[in-house]
Parts: sequence; C-alpha cells; structure tokens
Amino acid sequence: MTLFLKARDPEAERWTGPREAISPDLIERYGVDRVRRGSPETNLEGAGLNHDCVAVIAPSTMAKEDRSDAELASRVAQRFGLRLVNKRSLLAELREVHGSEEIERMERAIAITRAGHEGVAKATVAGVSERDVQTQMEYAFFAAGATALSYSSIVGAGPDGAVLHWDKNSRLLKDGDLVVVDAAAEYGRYAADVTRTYPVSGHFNAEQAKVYRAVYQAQQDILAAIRPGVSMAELQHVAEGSLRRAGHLKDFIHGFGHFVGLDVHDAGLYEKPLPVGAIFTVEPGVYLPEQGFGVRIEDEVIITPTGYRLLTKDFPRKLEEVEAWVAKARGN
Ligand SMILES: [Mn+2]
Repeated sequence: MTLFLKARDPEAERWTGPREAISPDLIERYGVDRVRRGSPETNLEGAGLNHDCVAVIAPSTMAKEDRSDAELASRVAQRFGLRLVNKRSLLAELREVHGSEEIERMERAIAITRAGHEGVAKATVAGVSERDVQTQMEYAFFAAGATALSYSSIVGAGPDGAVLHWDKNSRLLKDGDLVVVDAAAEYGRYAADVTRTYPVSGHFNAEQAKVYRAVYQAQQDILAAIRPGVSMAELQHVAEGSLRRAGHLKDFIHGFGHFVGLDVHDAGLYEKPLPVGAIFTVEPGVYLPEQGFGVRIEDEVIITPTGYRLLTKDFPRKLEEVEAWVAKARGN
C-alpha cells in the first residue's frame, strides 16, 4: 500500500509548520508499505500493466462537485484505461465496527469526559456564566489527559438549553435554571460525546422533573430495543414512539443518536443492521423554549453479541442520581 502525502511547499510550511521528511519512521507510523509525496497521477505510468481497476472509497457528498480524491481517481482510471469501481460505503462500514484498541481509547475519552462533567456538577451555581462552566469543565478535561475537545462545548442555561447547538455560552446561571451541557473530550484521536442536564438549585422543579423523566424513559425504551441486527432507523422509531406517548414528540427535534469514533459524528450506515462493535449515542431530548428550558440525556453504547454495553455507565443518569451527584460535587 502506498500513501501519497502533499508535496513539500516551503512557503506554506512557514505558515502551518514543517511537513515531515519521508523516513522509515514515518512509514512505520502510518502502517503502509510506501510513502510518496505528490499526486499518484505522476507515479502511475504503466499502471494498466499491473492493475485493472481504480476503486473510489471517498464517501459521496451532497456537494455539486465530487471530492478532489474521488475526482482524481476517475481521472487516473481514464488516463490509464482502468475500470472505475465505486466502494463508497466501505469506509463507513469499517468505521462502524471498533476493535479492542479503539474501544480502550474511547473508554479513556469517556473517563476523561466524566472528570470534566464532575467539574460541571460543581460549577453550575447561580451567578456564574455559561462561559465559567465551560472553562472549568475544559480545564478538567485537559488536566485528566484529554488530547482535544471532541467538539465545541455546549453550555445552555435556561432557555439556551432549548437551543440545540447553543455556542454563545454567555448567559448568567439563575436559580431554578436547568443547564444542558453537551461536551466531551477526545483522547488519542477518538471522540466521546456526552450530554447531561444539571439543576442550578440542586433540584429539578415539578415541571422540569416531569420532562426529565420522559426523556429518561425514552432512553430506557431505546436501550431496551438495542441488539445486534437492529438498525439506527428502527431505534429512531422507538425513540419517537416513546416521546409521542409522553406528549413530547413535537419537542423532540433531532435524531436519537449517531455513530461515534474517529469523528464525533462518525461514518456509519443508518438503514442497515447494526453489527457487533458499533458504537453510537443514545440522546433523546425535549426542548421547550416557551417554558424556558430543555432536557437532553446523551450516553454512548457499544453493540455486543447479546445486546449492548453502556460505555457511559459511570455517569449519573436517573434524576435522583443527578441530584445526588450535584450535591456531592458541591459538598452538600
Ligand atoms: Mn451527540
């Protein structure tokens, strides 16, 4: 296997840092047979003698123009008279299933994420800003060994918690607010993805508790349906059925979950049966901007031969567990 890297470019390298010299070390690190620089186009003279096809493994995109690597593949195929074979779901299928080394990294990312959320449980008190919560949490992520954030941290207090991808983190927390914190650490290139909903006062009021329990029940219903061979699309129906029964289907405005791995929204096939080793989120939510709050609970699971394993089992999930966690973190 030959890996082609970008050509050296002294001008660009002054801006973005040096591109490494090709060495046995580099070849070993990438786990390939050869590393070359430049385009394979100029390295494939005579390719038709030894090969009969060029396969495109770049995923298809919604964009008008294809990805540059896919475009290159078809140009190379044409130039050397080779067949063009499309294997566009191959990477998605491979990335769905995780081996033990990957699982170890993802579990580490989740453990680090838990340390950050412990900081959140302590930090979500009246008078501080969403930004304060974010910085204390992110400090805890990196102190625990995070190599990056999985995505921009979302800290949404009160009505901001009803905004799915709230990114301003500017509001001051008020007594009685719920705070939706969707934030996680990455470790060794692998992402985690966790959301918890914290009560500033330490307790959910009656209206908030009712919604929290509906979201928790939806999570329970989805979890009960997870087994090898079920599809993400089928689990979406389960999530919707559960929240319909609770009278909150219209307030559930996103998918119940997504694959996680190298990317926080990783590649994977949503209509096909889930294989053993697939890792994805289970994240029902209910968003009530008029009532001034939202609730989301997001966990990660891995498919096992007999069902699933909850990778985020060390996070509090039940309402009473969340309240107890908050009390403990604040020393009450
Ligand atoms: Mn997610």
